[in-house]
Amino acid sequence: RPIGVFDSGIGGLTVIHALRQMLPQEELIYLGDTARLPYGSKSHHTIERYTLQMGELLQRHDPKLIVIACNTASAHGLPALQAVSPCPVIGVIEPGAEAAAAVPGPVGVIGTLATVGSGAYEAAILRRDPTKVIHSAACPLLVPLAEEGWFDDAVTDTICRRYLDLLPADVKTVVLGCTHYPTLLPSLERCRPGTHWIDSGRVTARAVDRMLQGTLGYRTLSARGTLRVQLTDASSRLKEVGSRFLEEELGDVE
Ligand code: DGN
Repeated sequence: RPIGVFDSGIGGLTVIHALRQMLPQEELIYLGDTARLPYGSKSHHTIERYTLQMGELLQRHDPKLIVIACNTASAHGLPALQAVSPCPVIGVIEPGAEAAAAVPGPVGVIGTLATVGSGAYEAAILRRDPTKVIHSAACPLLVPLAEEGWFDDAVTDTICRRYLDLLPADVKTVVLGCTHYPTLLPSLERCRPGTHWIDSGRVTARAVDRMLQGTLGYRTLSARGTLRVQLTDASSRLKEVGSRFLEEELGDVE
């Protein structure tokens, strides 16, 4: 049975990249809601409704596990989907929060307006370490920059600096609380050199690995993993940028 992965668009392909590195033998189905993106500027109820619908679409593939590879959908829709899904559901926020709580000192969280507005990272980090000092900054312009393919660009540097300057200087660890942000790491690193960036996708891949071995009690033995990509609207521009998010050829998109 496959692992079902969904995102509001193509950003979750950075999570797919991490999953394919960590679990190369798994069969992955990726569903990107490109027809309705962005989720990051929408209300709680809308994001929750979209999350439930995407979960339902993924059920057609009878997944053994669903990964919500979108911080915004994890922040607003995870409990609702967990309540109705016949298979386990994991989001990207709990693994990101676990990694953030484990490092010493104050932490920063950057994400979409909806993710930061939800307070989901703060709640998840404080549940693990009630003394943790957390500074959050919404960075709504970063998603369009990444989707434009301006991964390593002077304009991106300026905007990243403006956002990162919202975090106090003693913040040395920052959670990339949006699936697009790992693609902007060259700019982010130039603006705040030496920062420990927590990639919520990468830590989620580790959590999925633990889940497959532990709770679910098995590992796939098929020789080579497969990836099937489905988008609710197959725009050619997003497909082009998608390969950069995935760090490999995107192949056929349904
Ligand atoms: N994938 C979304 C996230 O991780 O929050 C960002 C894209 C969006 O819907 N704006």
